[in-house]
Amino acid sequence: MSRMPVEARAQIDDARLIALLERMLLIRRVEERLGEEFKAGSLPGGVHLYIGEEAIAVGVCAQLADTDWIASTHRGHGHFLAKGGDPKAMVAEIYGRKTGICRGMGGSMHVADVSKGILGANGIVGAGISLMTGAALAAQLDGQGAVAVCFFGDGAAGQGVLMEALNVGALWKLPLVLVCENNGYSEYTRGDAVTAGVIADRAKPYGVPGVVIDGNDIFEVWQATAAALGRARRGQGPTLIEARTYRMRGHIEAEAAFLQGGTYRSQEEIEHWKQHDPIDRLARGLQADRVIDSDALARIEQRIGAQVQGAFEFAEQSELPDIAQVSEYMFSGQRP
Ligand SMILES: Cc1ncc(C[n+]2csc(CCOP(=O)(O)OP(=O)(O)O)c2C)c(N)n1
Ligand SMILES: [Mg+2]
Repeated sequence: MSRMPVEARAQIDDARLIALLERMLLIRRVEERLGEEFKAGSLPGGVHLYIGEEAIAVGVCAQLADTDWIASTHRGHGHFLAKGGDPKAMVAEIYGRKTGICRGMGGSMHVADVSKGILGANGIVGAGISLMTGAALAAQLDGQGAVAVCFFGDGAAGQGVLMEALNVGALWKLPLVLVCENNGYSEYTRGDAVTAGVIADRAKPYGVPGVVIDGNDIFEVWQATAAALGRARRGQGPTLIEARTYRMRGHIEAEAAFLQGGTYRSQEEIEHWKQHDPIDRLARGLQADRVIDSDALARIEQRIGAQVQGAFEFAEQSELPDIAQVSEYMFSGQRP
């Protein structure tokens, strides 16, 4: 059994290590249930699951305060929960219910909570990059030390806006952290078919540090993030982190229906990545280091199970919004 890197262990106390594991498990169990509910036809729309990538959201967001900003992607449930978003309000939103975090008007791809610094999931690939560049500029002008972190995919890294963000971010020394979740695919296209070179190297011409890390190792995520946040808060500008990971589920839960038996990746590849599951890795490491034993792990699972059940019951029992409200909340000034 492999032991955890000593350097990272020294930085994080035991209570925090357990909290990281618990948050990753919460994301995993909520999303597994979402997958089941999608198949059962309970959800009003498709969901893009983050299963297999949880170490990135948790390793980054555990080091952020509510006053720091994040922007997410279409695969946004993990970021929302990692940054402290309420699971009940998120699940209710995905169910399109009045009690949802956006009153049921946004759905899976728009879960947001400004009070927690979560500027939202986003259906426009790459859009979070410009949002967070703006948030970083605002944070710099406010002078309170806040940082803006953008999560985006390897597909989004092909959008020109990344170059614009690196340019102004470097020029104005913005407190910006760009976290590319390179899971090897954009929808059904392999990364090597559409992405030239190494994404982290995109930062070099701008004089911005670019690092490649194992995104399934929460300690690598933690260390790279700590360094990037330090730079941002010291006024040294952005960092680009390319976290290599793998999406264990399909691009979207509905894909089996339209792929009609077709495949775009091999079962062997999926099995290979299962051996590198970020949650198993952390749980095994914590058990090997005697930070946690199997009884304690079972108690965490039980607690999360009850929390997940509560969130889904809350969503199912909540009312749908009134149809007359369909065009409300579209423009500022229309808030209730
Ligand atoms: C501007 C834009 N172009 C295309 C799409 C369609 N689309 C949705 S998700 C996706 C793939 C994104 O891949 P990546 O950024 O790697 O994120 P991942 O799904 O792998 O997390 C595409 C092309 C979109 N939503 N927005
Ligand atoms: Mg991708």
